[in-house]
Amino acid sequence: MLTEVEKKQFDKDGFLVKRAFYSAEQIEVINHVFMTEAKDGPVPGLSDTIKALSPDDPLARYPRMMHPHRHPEKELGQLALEFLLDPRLEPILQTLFEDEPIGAQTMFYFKPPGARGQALHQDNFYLRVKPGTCMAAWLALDHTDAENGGMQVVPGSHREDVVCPETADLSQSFSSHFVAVPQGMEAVNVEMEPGDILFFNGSLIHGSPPNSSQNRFRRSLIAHYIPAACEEVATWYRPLMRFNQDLVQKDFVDDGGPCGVMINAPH
Ligand SMILES: O=C(O)CCC(=O)C(=O)O
Repeated sequence: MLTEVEKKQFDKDGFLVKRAFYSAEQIEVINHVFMTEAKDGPVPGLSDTIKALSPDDPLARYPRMMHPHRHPEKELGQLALEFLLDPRLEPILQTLFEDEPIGAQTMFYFKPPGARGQALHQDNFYLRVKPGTCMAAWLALDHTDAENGGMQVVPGSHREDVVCPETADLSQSFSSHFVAVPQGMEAVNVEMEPGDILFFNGSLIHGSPPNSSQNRFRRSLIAHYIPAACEEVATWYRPLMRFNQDLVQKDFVDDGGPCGVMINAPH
């Protein structure tokens, strides 16, 4: 549940961290199951498609996994679906959205040592929710800080329009898109412990720097939601699911796509 202070803070800043939402034991299970699935490298049909990454790029070995909740035959699929539709998340998202939340996507980021980050961006550029915007629940699976590529957010930037991205510095970011920090605002680091959840508005400018640590992964399980009242969303997010697992229809639009497109670093 959310306090009035937390809701006000979310409305003002565009993000909110709920601490110790999952126990250390639950986080250990999630990490173990996903690391086991990834033990032999990228998994066809689950891992993000990589366009000609050099073999020594840490993301060639550990690309993010897309929509793991769509794999009920796998243990990781069940864990991802349980997270997406965790009944404890529903009232929080309902309060933040002021509408019924609908599950749209899950992703698992391994972000091993040496991996590039994801330049600042706005999620609703990809989800294309209209009217309104999407929402993320970002679960930390390791201690995260600036050194291992923890999340950065630009407080208040959710009140700006969703803009067309510029080109990112591909030595720092696996994704090619970059949204500049608006004048008078600044990006701040969000330090998190395993089990903490960062909720953020789909128009908030956010991203993460490279993992420059020697030996610390920065893993996270991420869920994205859309508000029931919206009319449109990008096709990539179909099927959409209520918290009771009923499927939901919307107008599916063909632009949009996964949050950030993974491409090679320039040589
Ligand atoms: O985990 C990251 O580094 C970035 C994740 C992100 O941008 C998102 O969940 O929308």
